[in-house]
Amino acid sequence: MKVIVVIVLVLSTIEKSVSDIDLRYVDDTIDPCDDFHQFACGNFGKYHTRPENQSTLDLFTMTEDELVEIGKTILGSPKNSQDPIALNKAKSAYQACVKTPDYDYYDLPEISIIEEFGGMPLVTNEKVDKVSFSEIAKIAGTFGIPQLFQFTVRNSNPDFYLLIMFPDSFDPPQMVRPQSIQTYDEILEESLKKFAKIQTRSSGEDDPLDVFMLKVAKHLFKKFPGTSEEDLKKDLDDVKKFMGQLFNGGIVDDEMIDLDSAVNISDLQDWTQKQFGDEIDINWIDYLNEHLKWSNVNITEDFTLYLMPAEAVYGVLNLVRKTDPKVVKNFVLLRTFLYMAPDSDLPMRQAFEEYYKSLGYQYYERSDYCSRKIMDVVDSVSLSFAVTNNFIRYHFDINKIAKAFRIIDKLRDIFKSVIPSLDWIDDESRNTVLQKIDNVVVFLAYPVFTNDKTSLDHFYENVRICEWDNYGNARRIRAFKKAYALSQYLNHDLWTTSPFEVNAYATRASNRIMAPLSLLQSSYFNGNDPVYDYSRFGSIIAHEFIHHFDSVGVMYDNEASYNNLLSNDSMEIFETKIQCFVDQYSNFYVPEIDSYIKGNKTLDENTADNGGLKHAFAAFKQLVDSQLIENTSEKYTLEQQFFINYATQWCSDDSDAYLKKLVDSNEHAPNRYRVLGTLANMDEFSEAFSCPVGSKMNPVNKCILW
Ligand SMILES: *[C@@H]1O[C@H](CO)[C@@H](O)[C@H](O)[C@H]1NC(C)=O
Ligand SMILES: *[C@@H]1O[C@H](CO)[C@@H](O)[C@H](O)[C@H]1NC(C)=O
Ligand SMILES: *[C@@H]1O[C@H](CO)[C@@H](O)[C@H](O)[C@H]1NC(C)=O
Ligand SMILES: *[C@@H]1O[C@H](CO)[C@@H](O)[C@H](O)[C@H]1NC(C)=O
Ligand SMILES: *[C@@H]1O[C@H](CO)[C@@H](O)[C@H](O)[C@H]1NC(C)=O
Ligand SMILES: *[C@H]1O[C@@H](CO)[C@H](O)[C@@H](O)[C@@H]1NC(C)=O
Repeated sequence: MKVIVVIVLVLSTIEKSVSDIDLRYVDDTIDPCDDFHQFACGNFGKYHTRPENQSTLDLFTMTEDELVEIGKTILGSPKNSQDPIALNKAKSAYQACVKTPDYDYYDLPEISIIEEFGGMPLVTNEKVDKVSFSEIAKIAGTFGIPQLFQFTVRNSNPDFYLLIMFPDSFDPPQMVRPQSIQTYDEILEESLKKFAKIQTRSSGEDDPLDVFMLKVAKHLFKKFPGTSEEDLKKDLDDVKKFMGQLFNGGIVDDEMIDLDSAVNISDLQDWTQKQFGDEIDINWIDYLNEHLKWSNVNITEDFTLYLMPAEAVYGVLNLVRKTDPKVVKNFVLLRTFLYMAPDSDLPMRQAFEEYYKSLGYQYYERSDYCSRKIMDVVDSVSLSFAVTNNFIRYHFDINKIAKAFRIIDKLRDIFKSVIPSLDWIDDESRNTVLQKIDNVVVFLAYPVFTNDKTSLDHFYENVRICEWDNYGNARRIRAFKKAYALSQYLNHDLWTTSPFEVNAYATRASNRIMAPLSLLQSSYFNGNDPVYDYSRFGSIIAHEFIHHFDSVGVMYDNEASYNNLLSNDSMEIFETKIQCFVDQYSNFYVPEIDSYIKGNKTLDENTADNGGLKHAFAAFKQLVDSQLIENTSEKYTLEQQFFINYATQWCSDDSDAYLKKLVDSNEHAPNRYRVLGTLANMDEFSEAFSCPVGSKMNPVNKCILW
């Protein structure tokens, strides 16, 4: 009896919330049981026009633009001595960047680099006796640009982090939205990889990368008279040939001495000596330390490095051994200059711009490029935390954080509450699943230190910024960015994405979810309107929770170690349950591009969408049933409002080229099918809109997992 009294008291002290959703996009001439996405989004085009140079326009891109606008205001405002030094550095970096078009460098910034490294044979014409690995490491470390090898940190479980050396890239963490806008660096990487696949070209073809490289080389060449253009082209062809081989893993013939993929440095050094003798002069400790200088990772003889794969180390070194040292040097410097071109003088920037545009991408106007670069949208972390400090002070309601954590707790509770009633899972698996749900860690909004002036200034103390040296800033920001990403090796709790990135991430090997500040913007989270907070923010967070339990997530146990989460019996049923999603989504036809969705490729995202929406709705429904939300709509019930607001989160205008790229190669289905697929599986939806059994939105067969 007493218990009941207490509960009633608690409930009565909670204030009622009010619902208020935006119904502008709803086209109520469409039957919601026939095509709910069209019903909810039919009028989206009346309010938003996609600019021709943009491939997709939706709530995510609009929120990103909003954040960048605020960032520009922050970065463009005068410096203030009361502010953190870090913020003033970010402002200076922005000023230096936007001012660049108004003046030109007295001297091309590349010249002093070429001089510092004793010449670039491509334009200075001298002979090179041997490849200097310490020089290569120095260039890679000071510019944060990969050369010959790349390094990354990966966790195989929460306590065990690996430093990996590899020639190519890995699968990224799972996110809620496809990344539509790639960074300039990513586009370059893509071009280089594509280049490696088509090796048979010679210069003079109209390939954008070829044209770009030739322009950069010719511009440098003007500053170093004495070489002939014929020689330049020949040297460039040699560089291209080298690049082609390098990006294909080097030269792997059959003389390789065995090498483990996990080696300590002392064994790697011995192997290199045995394999190549004096022909490769590399001291691995020095090489790695120079490369990782800014990351605080200290390499010693007993340090274990992971090689992915070991053959690639052999292949790359073997290629270097068989190549004229001057070609290697040309390659290393040219690659650096290609990456730095957007921050160099006008002809270099124009060369980059033309390259970028001819690939069909949007080239940002200067202030957009500069603000995005400094806010790390879309990129890994550099100066964004400095901007965050000001953003949360003047552009953010900090009370939202506690409110958002309450929703996260509620979603966790809902997830746990459905586990006992799942009929396909045995008792043993049930327990580990419950423990794993408890163990999921959510990183919300921003790292706390960004809110503390002293810690923030300490964090950026080694980043030197000069208001008159954009090229130098760009170099130092890059080096910091790379070093910060690698320092995850030592500090496992680092935020690796910008708080301004409009996305969410699940990292399965560490059982973590990253939910940045961007998701607390009013388009996703209101704080006092459960319809918004659960249908948008809630569904996104619950989506990320499910990633830890999708077809890959179940390969990590409750401690996030690489072990099966489920018993063999439960796993067998799990497989048949997820096959249901594969079949369902494979039947979605995308008329604009005359293609079917790849049900297997998009499986994990679809699994996450389905479970996520189901849990978000269940949490919301509890509030409705407790009469804690007041319905203010003249037309729609609270349940209907929830589903409409969920669907309008996925309204978009996509170019056909974007759709094609998405369907061909992305793990996310196009927005429209994310809405149609999830809702067709939910009885709760069909009840809310009284959809007859057998209508498009209420098929008899439904896929349900979590
Ligand atoms: C790495 O070495 C430097 C200089 O020897 C030292 O200051 C630093 O503390 C070391 N870092 C770690 C993580 O051991
Ligand atoms: C490197 O690993 C080998 C085993 O592969 C071991 O014998 C050797 O002692 C290790 N060296 C160092 C310096 O840790
Ligand atoms: C697209 O073009 C418009 C007008 O030319 C320009 O203002 C805008 O910055 C461009 N947008 C992007 C993202 O490049
Ligand atoms: C589960 O299946 C794996 C391989 O499919 C097998 O090695 C293992 O012994 C099985 N475990 C049990 C408890 O049967
Ligand atoms: C998905 O299915 C297609 C067609 O059945 C198949 O060719 C492809 O290899 C599958 N992809 C994956 C990732 O399983
Ligand atoms: C909210 O629900 C809809 C649908 O049942 C009703 O039509 C509305 O009248 C109701 N709104 C209010 C303020 O009660």
